[in-house]
Amino acid sequence: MEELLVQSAALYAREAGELVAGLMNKPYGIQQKVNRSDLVTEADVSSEKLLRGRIGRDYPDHWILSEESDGANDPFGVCEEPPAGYGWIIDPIDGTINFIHGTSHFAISIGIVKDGVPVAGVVYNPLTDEMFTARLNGGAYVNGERIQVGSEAALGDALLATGFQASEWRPGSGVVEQIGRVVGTSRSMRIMGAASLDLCMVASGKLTGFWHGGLYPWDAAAGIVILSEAGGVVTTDEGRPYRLSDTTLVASNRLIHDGLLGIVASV
Ligand code: 2AM
Ligand code: CA
Ligand code: CA
Ligand code: CA
Repeated sequence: MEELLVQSAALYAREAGELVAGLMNKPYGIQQKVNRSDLVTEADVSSEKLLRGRIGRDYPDHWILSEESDGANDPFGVCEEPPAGYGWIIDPIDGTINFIHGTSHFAISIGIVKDGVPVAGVVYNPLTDEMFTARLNGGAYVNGERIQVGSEAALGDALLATGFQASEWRPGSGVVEQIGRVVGTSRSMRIMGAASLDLCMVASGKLTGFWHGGLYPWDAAAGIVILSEAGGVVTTDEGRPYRLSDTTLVASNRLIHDGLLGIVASV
């Protein structure tokens, strides 16, 4: 079943990716949600509509959770954890700011959950035409080629990435302190701007680790399956296994994980 779901998700992600890539150079509406870096465009809404339509048509008994329809607060409702059965967790464009600015680091992210457990993930970057796929115990792939995390074993050899909301950035804030420590101890760091793809970059060995606070299930659901299947590990900042109801995520190639947790730990 999961293999079929991955194939369907990849098909829908490609279709949505082509739609949003086609909208990029045309005029489209942009609206602010909470602040000037929290934006939604007509492309986000169109992509989500397409994805919800395809899933509803082909899998009418599966539940769907998606960013622009389900909003920010308490995405699973009163239960906090995903409902039973198969469900699809969708980010119609992850990296909306990159999309708006024409940077080729955004993706359609589709995670599939069964009885609360993430079992499959598809992340598609339409501009680079990279389709990342994974299902539980089936390995992780980009365009059908197996991927694996990197072999850096020391923080000094690690390339790390993070992301944050503009409202978190104040002199002396936790994220400023963390970045200071990372720059001091790792090879270097990046702020790429699309959590789903950042997880795929760790999965394919292009980044060694990644951490991010304030995430929602649709940012992480697909990427955590892809990274785990590529040999990586995803925990909270306290080091316990990451669940979709957690907001802070620390991801790595496993070898540097304890070191990364030490850097990220709040001061
Ligand atoms: P988005 O582009 O789908 O909003 C950027 O660091 C990462 O954080 C992106 O994956 C972005 O997803 C996500 N993110 C989650 N909540 C956000 C918010 N309120 N503002 C900006 N980025 C947010
Ligand atoms: Ca958003
Ligand atoms: Ca997102
Ligand atoms: Ca989004």
